[in-house]
This record gives sequence, C-alpha cells and structure tokens, in this order.
Amino acid sequence: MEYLIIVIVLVVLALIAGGALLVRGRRRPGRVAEPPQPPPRAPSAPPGQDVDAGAAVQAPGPLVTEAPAAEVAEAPQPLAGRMTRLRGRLARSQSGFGAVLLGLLSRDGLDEQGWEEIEDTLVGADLGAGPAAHIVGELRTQVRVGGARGTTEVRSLLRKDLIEQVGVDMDRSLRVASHGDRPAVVLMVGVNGTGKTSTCGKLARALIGEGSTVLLGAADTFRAAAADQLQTWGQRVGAQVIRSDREGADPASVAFDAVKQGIDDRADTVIVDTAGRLHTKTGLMDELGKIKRVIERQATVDEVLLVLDATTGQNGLRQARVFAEAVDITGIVLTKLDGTAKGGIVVAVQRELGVPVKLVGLGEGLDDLAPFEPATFVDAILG
Ligand SMILES: Nc1nc2c(ncn2[C@@H]2O[C@H](COP(=O)(O)OP(=O)(O)OP(=O)(O)O)[C@@H](O)[C@H]2O)c(=O)[nH]1
Ligand SMILES: [Mg+2]
Repeated sequence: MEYLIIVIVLVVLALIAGGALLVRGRRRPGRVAEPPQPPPRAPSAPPGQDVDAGAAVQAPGPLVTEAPAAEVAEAPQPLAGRMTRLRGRLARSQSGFGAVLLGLLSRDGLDEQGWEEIEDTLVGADLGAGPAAHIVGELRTQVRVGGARGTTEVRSLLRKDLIEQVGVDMDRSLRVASHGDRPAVVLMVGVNGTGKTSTCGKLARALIGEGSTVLLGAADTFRAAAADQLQTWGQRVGAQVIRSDREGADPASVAFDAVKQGIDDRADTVIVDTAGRLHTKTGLMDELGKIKRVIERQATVDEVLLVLDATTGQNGLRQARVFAEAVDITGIVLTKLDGTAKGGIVVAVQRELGVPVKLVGLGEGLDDLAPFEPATFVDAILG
C-alpha cells in the first residue's frame, strides 16, 4: 500500500513538472511571435474568367474596349470660355511677363536702356527676336507721337501690339465634324511627354460633351502601358478605344483599324494617339508619314495636331520645325501653359510653322483643354 502511494505521488509530481516545462517552452523570453500570414492571394481576374485560360488565349485583330458609362465623370464644361481660366493659373504661379513689361513701360521718360530692357523681357518670354523688336518699334512710335502716357493707356497700347503679334485672323477652328458617312480623323503627334495622350482624352471628352461620338485609336504601341493609359482616358470620358493586344504592333495598322471601326460605327470623330518620338530620330519621324498615308486609304486626316510643351522654349521650336517637315501639321496644341512664366512661344511657333495654335493645355484636369483665344491670352499675361 505504501509502495502504491509513493508511485502515485511520483506520477503526479512528474505530470506537474512536465506541464510546467511545456508552459515555459511556449513563453520563451525574447521570442517575438510571428504575425499570422494571410492566405496566398489568387491572381485577380474579372468574375467568371479563368486566369490561365485568359492569359493563354490572345484575341486576333484589334481590341475594342467599351467605355462603361458608370465611370464617366460629371458632364464636361463647354469648350467656349475655358481659356479665361488661364488668368487664374498664371496669377497663382505669379509669373506673367506682362507685369514686368507694364512696370518698365510706366517709367517716366523711358531711355534707350529702358527700351532695351523691354525688348529683352519680350525675348526672354520666348516671343522671338523679330516679334520683340517689332513690338518695341511700335511702342516707341506710339509713345513718341502721343507723349507721356498713363498706366492704363500704356497697357492698352501693349495689349493691342501683343494681340496683333499673336494673330487674330488665323483660322483656329478644329475640323472634327464627320464627312457624311466618314468620321473626321485627328492625329496627335509630338515628342515624349508633351501631353498627347492627355490631350486625346480631354478633346474626346469635350467633343462627347457637345454630342459627338468619338473613338480613340491607341497607335502608341511602344509600350502596353501607353494603350492602357489611353484606355483609362476612354473609360473616364466615355469613348471606345481601339488598341492592339500586342506590344510593338504596327502603329499604322492600329490607326487603320481605329478609323475602320469609326467608319463602321458611324462615329463623328476618330482621334489617334501616337508614340512620343524624338525629332532627331529619322526612322521614327518617317513612321508618322506612314501612319497618315495608311489612314488616308480610307478617310481624310482632317487635323494633324502637334503637341508642344510650352515650358520647353526654343527646344520646342526646333521640334516643331522637324515635325512639320515629316508630316503636314494643321494646328498646334500648346500644353502646360499653366506652368510657364513665358508663353511667348505662341507667337514664335506660329511664325515658324505658319500654323495656328488651336488648343492650349491649362492643367491636368479633365476640362483643362481650351480653344486658344488671342485676346484672352494677352489679357491673362497682362494680368
Ligand atoms: N500642368 C499640366 N500638365 C499637363 C498638361 N498636359 C499634360 N500634362 C501632364 O504631362 C504629363 C505627360 O502627359 P501625357 O499625356 O502622358 O504625355 P504624352 O505626350 O502622351 O507622353 P508620351 O506618350 O510618353 O510621349 C502627364 O503627367 C500629364 O498630366 C497641361 O496642360 N498642364
Ligand atoms: Mg502618350
């Protein structure tokens, strides 16, 4: 009996000791508990679509992507009158060269040095030497003839001369109306990053707002991301996008497919986005001509819009020259006008190409594209 009690006590002690060891093992000091891992994520795919099958099967021909109406933002503002926003944008960056000019011009008894400063200010704002000299010549005559002037009068003289240089009699209308059963075709060209794709999207939105049906062609086939970017714009603004499912596809053939689809759908306008290209790369410049010729097998290219970044100054002029040699430019889109103190490039580039600035980019918003209006532009500069 005694022997049995001793055995029971030993077993109980052994159990207690074992339990204590187990507990100590679990609470080992210094060891940080690892956070629970989430279950491995399945690759995302649209509902009902088999991921692997989707990746393996490539649809032949161009891809037409629908624009889901639900994603379309609120109604666009009318194009007319948008340019008045420039004044606010320039005031925010406190950068218009107009204020400097007005300051110089309102000095009493302007001497030779003062006039030189005025000319330098105009040249510094990218107007170009010719127009700057012309404006100074005009102003000098007007001041000499009329004698000393008050600030308001000086402002109106300068305003008149600037508007004259910007040009009021150029046809700035956009040819975007369909020709019976054929859509109008707009080709967007320019160097990298100037704002071509954004302009395609913004223009499509404005035209759709006016009741047109617009199709976008993703002829920037360099990177898949470029077509994706245009497709995102298409979804935002409610435009169908025609793209290739293949990176590096022939841009001319995508442009052709887009226009063909536009004809079949009886769309009003087809806007074709192209890849940014350095004006120094001859092969790429020749490609633009090919894209245009291939489109012209079935429709007229109504507008070839050269998209220029207003902040690039003289370099922008060089680009413009080479693009104009490669393909007939019908209008200029001057983007990022909201980000420059200058803006005189409007005058310089029009003189260089003999082609009007038709649209300007005033920011990154959906409605930040405006038809160019000379008087509103000059008023914004003069503040
Ligand atoms: N502030 C400002 N930004 C702009 C304007 N237009 C375009 N951008 C911005 O400029 C950048 C380039 O625009 P994109 O439209 O991608 O230019 P892209 O010419 O298509 O570029 P690539 O296809 O790479 O040659 C983007 O961040 C745009 O939001 C504008 O008028 N003002
Ligand atoms: Mg682009």
